[in-house]
Amino acid sequence: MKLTFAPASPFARKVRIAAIELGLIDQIELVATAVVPGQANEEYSRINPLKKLPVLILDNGDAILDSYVVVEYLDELAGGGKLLPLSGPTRWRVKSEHSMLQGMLDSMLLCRYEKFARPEGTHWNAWLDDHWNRAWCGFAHFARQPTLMSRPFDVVAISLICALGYADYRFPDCGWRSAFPELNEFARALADRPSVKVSAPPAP
Ligand SMILES: N[C@@H](CCC(=O)N[C@@H](CS)C(=O)NCC(=O)O)C(=O)O
Repeated sequence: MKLTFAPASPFARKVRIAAIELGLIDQIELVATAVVPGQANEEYSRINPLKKLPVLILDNGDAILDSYVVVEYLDELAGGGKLLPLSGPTRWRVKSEHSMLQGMLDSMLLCRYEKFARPEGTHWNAWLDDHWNRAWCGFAHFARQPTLMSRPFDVVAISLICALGYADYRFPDCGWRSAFPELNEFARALADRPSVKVSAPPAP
């Protein structure tokens, strides 16, 4: 299997952490892929018309996307029920919490693109603030969870680590650690976990 990825991508990081946790990383070749907003990439668009990464390309050529679906695929490959529950109310809670994190990451990426990819003079600050606020409210939601520190290292915990890591990487002055000490404790407790450590974004 091949995984298209970029070292800075929080979505690709989620899949990498999942693959390591599931013991499947050795079966996956990481293929560094550049996707730049505003620039065509016809070759990659044939793999994913949305031009987003990551995509898992199976040995038979089938493409699996997006990051959550790839994690679900890998989880099933590893026997099932390891990073997300197979059934019952917990499954739907985990999927919903993951959707919230996915939206938070989408909003943070839009902020990043708005700030750094959009031409100077065309920035829409109200839109940027709105999207940043969505991510921030999501962080507040997870910080309030009484089970934060005791939850399993599942697809939600993995995605939360990736969202916090992305905030550190792209918005180092945003102050999430002081605003949400519970999340700071959560991130510190997991910082030395091998899958988390090895997948950390490169130095900015
Ligand atoms: N929902 C997708 C989101 C993936 C995504 O937005 N990836 C970013 C990289 S971190 C990307 O490919 N951006 C390029 C673009 O949108 O042009 C997933 O979970 O895989």
